[in-house]
Amino acid sequence: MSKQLQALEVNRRGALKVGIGALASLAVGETILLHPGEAAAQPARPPRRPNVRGTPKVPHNYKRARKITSVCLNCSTVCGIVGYVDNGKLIKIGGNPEDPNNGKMLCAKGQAGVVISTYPERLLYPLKRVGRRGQGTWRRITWEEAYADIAKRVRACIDAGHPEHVAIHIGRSRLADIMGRFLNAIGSPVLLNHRALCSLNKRAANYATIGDVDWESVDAERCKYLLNFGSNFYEAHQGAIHFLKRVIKGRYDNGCKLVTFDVRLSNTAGRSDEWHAPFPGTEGAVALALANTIVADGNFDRDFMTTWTNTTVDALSAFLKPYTPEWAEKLSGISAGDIRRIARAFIRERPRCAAFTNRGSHAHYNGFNNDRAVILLNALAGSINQPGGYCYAESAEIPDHLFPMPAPVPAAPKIRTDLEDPPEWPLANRWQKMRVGQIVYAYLKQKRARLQVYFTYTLASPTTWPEGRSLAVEVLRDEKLIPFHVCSDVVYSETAHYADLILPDATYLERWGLDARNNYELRTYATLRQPLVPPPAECVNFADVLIQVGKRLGPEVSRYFDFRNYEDFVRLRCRQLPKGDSADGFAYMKRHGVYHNTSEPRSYDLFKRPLTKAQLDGSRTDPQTGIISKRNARGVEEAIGITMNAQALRGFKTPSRKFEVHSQTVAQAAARVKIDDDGWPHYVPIPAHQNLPEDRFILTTFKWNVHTQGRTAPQKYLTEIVHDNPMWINAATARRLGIRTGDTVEVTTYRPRGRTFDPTGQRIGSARIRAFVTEGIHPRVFAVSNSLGHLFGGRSAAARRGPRAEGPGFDPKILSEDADLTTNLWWSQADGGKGAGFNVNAILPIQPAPITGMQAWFDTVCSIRKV
Ligand SMILES: Nc1nc2c(c(=O)[nH]1)N[C@H]1C(S)=C(S)[C@@H](COP(=O)(O)OP(=O)(O)OC[C@H]3O[C@@H](n4cnc5c(=O)[nH]c(N)nc54)[C@H](O)[C@@H]3O)O[C@H]1N2
Ligand SMILES: Nc1nc2c(c(=O)[nH]1)N[C@H]1C(S)=C(S)[C@@H](COP(=O)(O)OP(=O)(O)OC[C@H]3O[C@@H](n4cnc5c(=O)[nH]c(N)nc54)[C@H](O)[C@@H]3O)O[C@H]1N2
Ligand code: SF4
Ligand SMILES: [Mo]
Repeated sequence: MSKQLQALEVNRRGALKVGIGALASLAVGETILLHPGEAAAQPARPPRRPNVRGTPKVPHNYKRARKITSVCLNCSTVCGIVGYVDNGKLIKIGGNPEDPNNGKMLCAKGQAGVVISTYPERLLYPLKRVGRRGQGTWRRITWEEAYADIAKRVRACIDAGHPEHVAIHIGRSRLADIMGRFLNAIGSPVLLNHRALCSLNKRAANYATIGDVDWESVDAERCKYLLNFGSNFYEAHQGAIHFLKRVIKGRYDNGCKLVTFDVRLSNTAGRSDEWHAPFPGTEGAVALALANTIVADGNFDRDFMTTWTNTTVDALSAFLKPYTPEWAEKLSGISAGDIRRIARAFIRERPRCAAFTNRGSHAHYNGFNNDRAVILLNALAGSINQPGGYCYAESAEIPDHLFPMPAPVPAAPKIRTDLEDPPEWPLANRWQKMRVGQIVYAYLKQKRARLQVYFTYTLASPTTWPEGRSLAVEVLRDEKLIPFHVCSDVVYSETAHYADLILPDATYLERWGLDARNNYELRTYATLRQPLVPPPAECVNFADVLIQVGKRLGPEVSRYFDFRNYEDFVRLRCRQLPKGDSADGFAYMKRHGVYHNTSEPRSYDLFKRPLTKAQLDGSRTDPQTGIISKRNARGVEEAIGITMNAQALRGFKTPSRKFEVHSQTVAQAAARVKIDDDGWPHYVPIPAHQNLPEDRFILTTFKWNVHTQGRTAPQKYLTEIVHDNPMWINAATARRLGIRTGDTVEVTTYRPRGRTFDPTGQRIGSARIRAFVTEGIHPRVFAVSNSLGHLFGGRSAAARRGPRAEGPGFDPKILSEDADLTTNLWWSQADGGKGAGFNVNAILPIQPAPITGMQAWFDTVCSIRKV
């Protein structure tokens, strides 16, 4: 008898309810056993013939519907949306024409998001674990019990003098304002995030060179030549729709050329004028060779290079000398002829040309320097913040001066811990708190840090993190390492399964929040997320949970939470906003969904803007460097500009106030961890890729256009489109190994080498997966997508049809059953379908890149065997 069944037997004498039928009547205080596991989740009844009719179609009346603005969060692009609500039901999601980034345009995921507030897999009530962790037994409790329990445990940490034993671990949160407030109020610095899994190297490269922002807004509409190093913006990319629509316009209007470097024929590569597949992680070598050609030819923006960078042309030329196209060809496989041709075609369009990156270039051991080398190409083209060039707005965040935090504002705690600031990666938190989230479970296991209360929010670590189903699950299961785990989620996910308390969240269609990202119109803007429909049953925005807990932590904490709820907090943040055509700033945001200062000039030439008299008041100028500095509000002397030709200008927000080709900040950080680095963006060979034997390959991953990370698989329309992810193998390689499409292969992965975590080169594990043979991938690379292979999270996610939800809290009085999910899940293996796909993350190693800590996702060495 399984342990789960034993527990069931023991409990049967008590008040335990079992199975689907009981869910609807589960009352407060009652206990239920759920069946999240593989075996238990088979349909209770024998398979029926699929009901091809599915959910009956109801004609919608869009004209009659009320239109409410809000912000999508089916991915981190955060497009402005308009919800059409008729009779209390959300019937359609369209783009918000007032949003400067996406306007009326949305992607498939944004439109398909309409299902998420009513799909029957939603969590509906707070649940408390009974029995062992991971056993799946839960008791429905009241919110009051939940708040009291959390507050008691947080209070105990504060009283013990260890507020840092409380951590919040987030994926895509968009609740930074209230989370920061909560942790600051209790005195814990431990806000862990996913940035090192996502975009750390790219952001760090922008900070190190330009300084002002972490995210560029390429002015694609006016551009004539785009060099894309590893972004799949036709399908993914943060800000995909925003950028893509401008690229398409630029290509039609200006005949803009698009050249893509991707190891795989992505939809972006396929739609480019040229696709080149470099050997993984050699993007920096290609970029340096392009720069070498440009400098050798002498055709570049000499004025920008001499005036605005922290190097001389001679010094740059000397640095670039060894990085010839022939040298890069040997590493990357891109021919020297192509490199010279592309360099000349690119620079011919200066300054209306831009070179940019994304994960294909930066999610590597050497990704930080790869990206710095790519950004350098824009300096040579003189395209930094020029029309049609590599631009950025003043900020890519919600502007604090327009949306100030309600007073009193708690100060940030002074303590640091290895968990959120591991000393091995000194640049992770240098410019913003990017953390090294993938190391957290390893450090907990090694007892380098202790936790008492661990909150998870929009975090699918068992599915989306390296060593997810292995190390992450091992630590999440361990009640000694994580004594109390509170999970806020919308479905019964693999993270929720290992929680002690599950808090049903309001989805992004049901909650408040301010949001923003980089504005491609290069001006100040912010958006408001507001509920299109109310949350079902007892779902509560996690922001409100934090407020409610804060109110219960005694007067020294509760004084920071002196507002009714998060809506009130957001209202307070809008209090200084111009009221425009509405009663006040908040009403303006509710009506328009967007604040966009169109009277402001676009931020072209931002670095050349003169400092104002007010800015110059009380400043001093260093006679040698011309750097102008001033004491900031905290009394710290801070550079604010630079004197250039007797003018006080803003410059770049770097230590030299110039575009930094080489960086003292980098050199110093490297020295701290005993890495020899002179601060120039050298090409760093990936240790594990050196002398790679013929039978070893690189296992990489990618994202689909209709899925986002671990969050879209429960959404049936998206999973209908993509639910299967066989491994891409190059046709020539497959021929050599005797592999055909549909064959099952066994992939074995190996740990990294070099300056990273556990760099032993040892075997990690093996997994079996089906092959997809294609010309569209580099011969030494295999690729498996993420987003699929769920064990939990509802029927479409797990491809297991059957009656009603497997998730807790299903209540037909609140959410109606979906006939499609009961009988028409045609990708269910029970109906001869392909199943839910494959999760590759268990065998991908934790691999923070040196100095920065970015997860080197795309470097994994593997071997393969046909089975
Ligand atoms: N193999 C592979 N792995 C990858 C990647 C890859 O390309 N390949 N990409 C990496 C990248 S770039 C990133 S950013 C990370 C992302 O990985 P995570 O940061 O873990 O993010 P998600 O997968 O989006 O997290 C989804 C979780 O949030 C829950 N959720 C969804 N909506 C809500 C909500 O409204 N409220 C609450 N409380 N929970 C919600 C979902 O049910 C799920 O449990 O994954 C990384 N992992
Ligand atoms: N549809 C969709 N949109 C998304 C997301 C999503 O999950 N789905 N997630 C959002 C998030 S959090 C992020 S971080 C962004 C990510 O946006 P992107 O970085 O654009 O997407 P990825 O798929 O992570 O990686 C980009 C490309 O890198 C390629 N690649 C893999 N290895 C290498 C390599 O060694 N060299 C080169 N040159 N290319 C390589 C892959 O084939 C892939 O096409 O997308 C955001 N938008
Ligand atoms: S790109 Fe992302 S934010 Fe925009 S509509 Fe699609 S899913 Fe929503
Ligand atoms: Mo990401």
